[in-house]
Amino acid sequence: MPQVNQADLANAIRALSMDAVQQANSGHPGMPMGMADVATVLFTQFLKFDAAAPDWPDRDRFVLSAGHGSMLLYSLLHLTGYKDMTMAQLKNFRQLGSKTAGHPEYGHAKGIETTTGPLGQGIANAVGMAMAEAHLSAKYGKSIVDHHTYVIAGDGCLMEGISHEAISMAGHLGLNRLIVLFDDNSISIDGPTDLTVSDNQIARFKACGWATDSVDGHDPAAIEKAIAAAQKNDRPTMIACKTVIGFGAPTKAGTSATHGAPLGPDEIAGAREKLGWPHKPFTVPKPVLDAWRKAGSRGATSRKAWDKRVAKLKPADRSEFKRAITGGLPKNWQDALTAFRKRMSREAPKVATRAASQKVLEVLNDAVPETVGGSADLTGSNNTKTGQLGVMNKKNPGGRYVYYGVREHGMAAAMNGMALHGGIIPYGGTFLIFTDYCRPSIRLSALMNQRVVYVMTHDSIGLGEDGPTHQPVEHLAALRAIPNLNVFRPCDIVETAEAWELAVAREDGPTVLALTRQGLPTVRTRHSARNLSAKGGYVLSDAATGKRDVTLIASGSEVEIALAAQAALAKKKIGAAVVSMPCLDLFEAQSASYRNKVLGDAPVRIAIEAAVRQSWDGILGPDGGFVGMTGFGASGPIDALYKHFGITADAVVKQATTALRSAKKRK
Ligand SMILES: Cc1ncc(C[n+]2csc(CCOP(=O)(O)OP(=O)(O)O)c2C)c(N)n1
Repeated sequence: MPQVNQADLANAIRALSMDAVQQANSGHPGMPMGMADVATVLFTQFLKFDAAAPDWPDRDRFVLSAGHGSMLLYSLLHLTGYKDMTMAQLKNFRQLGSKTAGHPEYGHAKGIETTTGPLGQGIANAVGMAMAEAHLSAKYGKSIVDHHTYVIAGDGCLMEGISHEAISMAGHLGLNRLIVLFDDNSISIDGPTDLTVSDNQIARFKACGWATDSVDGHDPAAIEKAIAAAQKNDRPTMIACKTVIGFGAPTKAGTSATHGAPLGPDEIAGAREKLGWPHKPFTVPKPVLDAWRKAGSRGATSRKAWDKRVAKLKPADRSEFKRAITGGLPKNWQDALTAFRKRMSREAPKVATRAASQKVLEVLNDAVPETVGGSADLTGSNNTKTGQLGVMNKKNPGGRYVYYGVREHGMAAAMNGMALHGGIIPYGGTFLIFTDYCRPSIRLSALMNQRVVYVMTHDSIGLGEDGPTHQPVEHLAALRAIPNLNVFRPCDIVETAEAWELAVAREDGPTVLALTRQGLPTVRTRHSARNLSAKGGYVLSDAATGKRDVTLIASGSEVEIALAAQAALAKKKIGAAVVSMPCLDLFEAQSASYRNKVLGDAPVRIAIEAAVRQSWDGILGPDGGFVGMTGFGASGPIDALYKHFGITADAVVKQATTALRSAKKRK
């Protein structure tokens, strides 16, 4: 083979992509073939990375937002020499257990910076990564944190609503280290994009405060020039790269036929000829591979220089940076929280758990300096801002509080990006009802095992007059159904502190805190050094007689009702225990013996939660009772609502006595 040129490098990506899709008999060859030239310029000339040290904290981040084109990323990782992306993995594309899943999955292989596939998520994650870079650069200095975030996004990503939230946020924050390469191929699944959109993407990005450029995506010199210019911009940059989807495919190029199906043997043979790539499937000639490997180790020098700079930091600064960037927590960070809980048990205030959460955060944000809080335009309602944070904005990227604006989905995806970047523990708030507006990103936090804390207030009909549009009923059940997501609904200020402690301690997954608008009494008046919420549920108050006739299980604001029902039942000589269940997910993970001990063997079991019954069935069984919601809420004062929907101590007592009577009859 003569000297390797740019086209050979790009054709290696094209060939691997079409061959792997053909072998798997499924996948998306069009996008990798179309963007191969752009990706080649980026990876061989600009991207700062060292394939031998994929976790280098100061590497540039590369996000393939158009995740269906996963073979583009897998090819690049293989070619540049990432150890775990072997040729065998490429041959195993889309097979069970391979690192080369259908869409890039975070954690499957190094170099996959985030899980993409749900269109629009990647570009929104990238905004969070760029926020993290700007923030940490301000915090630790440019000699330690100084990198770019690059994104490849397609028409689909830019059609998704989340892209708008993300683009708008990036423009407002002036994230000049963020560079989006738009695969401007005017094709999506249904055909040409003029079937569906007429947006002027350049004008759209410009309107959001971005720098823009457009280039022929098959002209390496033009791409190079555009990226070099983008690096100098004081704003984020979008480069529209005009490409041909399925570039090289003799009859299908430029059509949606190449988007998501194998090209077929004849078309592949034709593409080999057209591209001048005579090599067998999964064969990359040595000179081409060598050139790629050279690109993969290009960053080693700057990585080593970075290592030296880190080594020169004061020991305390160095260990603090390393701790935060690898997700460790400060020594004894929990002590302040334990002391707080102790004081609250003594003082026993009556406060809404959202206000309780703010009090906890005042303590936590001191103890754990890498938290970055925020809210989607509900700061005063979510109680997410504390005194010590300062505001993160263009002028002050080091601030620790983000005014996300009315962009719940963008906020959640940005938080994922920050968590993935490392060095930050993000939390952000909105109303619990609007988890619907950011659920796809919450699901991805869980799928990617990311420590993100969702502060979701106004958690039931207890919010009152805002009515059924704002009153969650099915949301707790829907969130509990997401695997690896812990949903907490604490009942007082002590449980709120416990829930926060568990959320921050949890390194491998997200947490939702469902918090009340209305005041709740402190029921945990006896201090326990142990975090009782850690097992999800526990006996808060046993039957006074010691003999349980009834077990009442409640979460959040309904624990108070359970305790009132317990007292009323005691007057009738009925022994009731109250189990507080702040986190069903954790409770269900406990041993059967623990669960049985807590739930007991009383003949009657009733759960109380101002939401639908669905998530309680496992605990209640077919005979269990439930006091809660069966449909949408209504607008009205809180007391009237609880009475109207029958979520009262009286209703619990009535259900318990009736159930006891039938249980006795059954005997
Ligand atoms: C949220 C979401 N909706 C739908 C899909 C299914 N889907 C995958 S790719 C695609 C079309 C994307 O078009 P484009 O970004 O132009 O990609 P290209 O055709 O250029 O490869 C769709 C609808 C998805 N992955 N995510």
